Amino acid sequence: MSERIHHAVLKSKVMTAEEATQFIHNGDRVGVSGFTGSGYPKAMPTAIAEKSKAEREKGNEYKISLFTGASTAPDCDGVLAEAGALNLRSPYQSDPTMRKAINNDEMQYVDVHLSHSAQQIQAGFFGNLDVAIVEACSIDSEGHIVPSSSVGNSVEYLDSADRIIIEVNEWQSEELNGMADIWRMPMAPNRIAIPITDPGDRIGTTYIDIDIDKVVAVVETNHEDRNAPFKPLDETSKKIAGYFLDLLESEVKAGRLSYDKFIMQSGVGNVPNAVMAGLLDSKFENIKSYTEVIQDGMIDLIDAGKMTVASATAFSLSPEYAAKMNKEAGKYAKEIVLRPQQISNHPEVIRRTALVASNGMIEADIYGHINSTNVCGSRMMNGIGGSGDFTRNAGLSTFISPSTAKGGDISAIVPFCSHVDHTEHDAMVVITEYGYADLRGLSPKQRAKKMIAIAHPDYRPLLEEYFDRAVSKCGKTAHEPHDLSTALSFHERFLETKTMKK
Ligand code: 0RQ
Repeated sequence: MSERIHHAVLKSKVMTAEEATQFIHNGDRVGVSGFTGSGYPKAMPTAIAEKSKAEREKGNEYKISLFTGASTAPDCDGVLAEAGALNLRSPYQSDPTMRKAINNDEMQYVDVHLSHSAQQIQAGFFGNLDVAIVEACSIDSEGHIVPSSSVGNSVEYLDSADRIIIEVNEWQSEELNGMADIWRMPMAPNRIAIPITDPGDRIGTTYIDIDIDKVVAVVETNHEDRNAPFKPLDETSKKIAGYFLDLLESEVKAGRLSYDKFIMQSGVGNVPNAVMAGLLDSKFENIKSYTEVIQDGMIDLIDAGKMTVASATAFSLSPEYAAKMNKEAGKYAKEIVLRPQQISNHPEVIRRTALVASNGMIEADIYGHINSTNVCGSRMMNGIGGSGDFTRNAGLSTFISPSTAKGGDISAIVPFCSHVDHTEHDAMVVITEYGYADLRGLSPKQRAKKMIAIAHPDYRPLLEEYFDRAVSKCGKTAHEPHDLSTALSFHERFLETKTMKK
């Protein structure tokens, strides 16, 4: 039996995942740990999926609603979606099997801001939470949970659920103990100010205290997180990262940013990783990060002495960097803080830090609205994640994306976003491999000119033609001119033009 369970009563509750499914009933609402492939339960999801399939064969329904921190992995979201074991999922996912099930209407998906998800569960928007399943790297002698590689919504799910199942994962480094900073936001009307003024501030405990009487099972695992490798940096990512760094330089010249102690939030992926690589060789020093996830590039910045603090709710590392973190987590205990996601993503703290935010997008329109979630307006990709939390509240919000998708067949700059996640009032700068469109202080018609200039050259004539047509159709009376009859058929028009040219 695991040496990591130091509490006698909880030790007596150890059982297999299959046995523990007796505590999960058809129709239950289940909140699990896990965020961007880190710290999700490794055994229970497969056991639930298998039980769902077995019950279906017997003519019974066995399905749950699943709430997480953010995306998990094929052995959590993937197996459950594949088994048809889900009624509903919230708040963020990125699993291909689950995406298909959502778009085929085989399950419901509720996409909410990551900072909102815990309080929506606590307030009962989704009904009562029946079970919390949380991964721990250990359980101490008081019965406290030491979180593993993410904190996510674990605290609020453990507080809200009727029953608790703990997975103790021996694969996770025990040296993670000390990184978490657990602090509970009181519910309305007893809200108080969050006492964080600097990304490195620690305000709570390193463990989660729980109601031990609610624990019905403890399951032991030894299984790695989902850690996806990054693709090698391509020319487009490098160019976009270069323009992002140019923007930072111009902010320093304008006196709005300093080379010392600048605070950043960064999405995950190739371009953000290229930005980190660029920061390694830049004049910026004592960089701090107040963000959602800690990725490879931040570890490099810490190792190089360029970054002094990385505050997040989870790790999102490549296999190589995860192995390094597993060996050396203790070394980073001073620089890295893992918080509940309603704190890592809280508008109050983000606004206070005036950080620079950068996130990916699906498309932006010529007036600066942003679509982060629905391809062609109706097919869910992943979800809004934390992009809204950071974009609305940042000192400087940016969106970064290649100018085209699908081998050039789709423009990321369009006349009218087919779905809007972030409005023209929130997005300040949009960056592609053709430059950055700084939309601050500009009226809609001025913004359109800047946006068209960063579109792929193949699409600029179509965008200009659209803009001119919209202006002439609306006459002088329109503040933000649109030709609604053609705005959303932009993609089809481009494909037709391409075919006609051939
Ligand atoms: O699909 O791989 O099947 O071709 O979308 O696109 O270019 O690899 O970019 O990985 O950065 O994802 C918005 C989805 C971008 C992401 C989104 C297709 C494209 C590809 C991925 P394929 P890329 P990215 C904090 C913030 C919301 C959450 C968020 C996201 C796939 O950034 O989920 O911001 N954002 N969290 O082909 C059709 C278009 C498309 C398109 C891209 N215009 N039309 N398909 N794709 N643009 C994050 C953290 O801190 C964790």
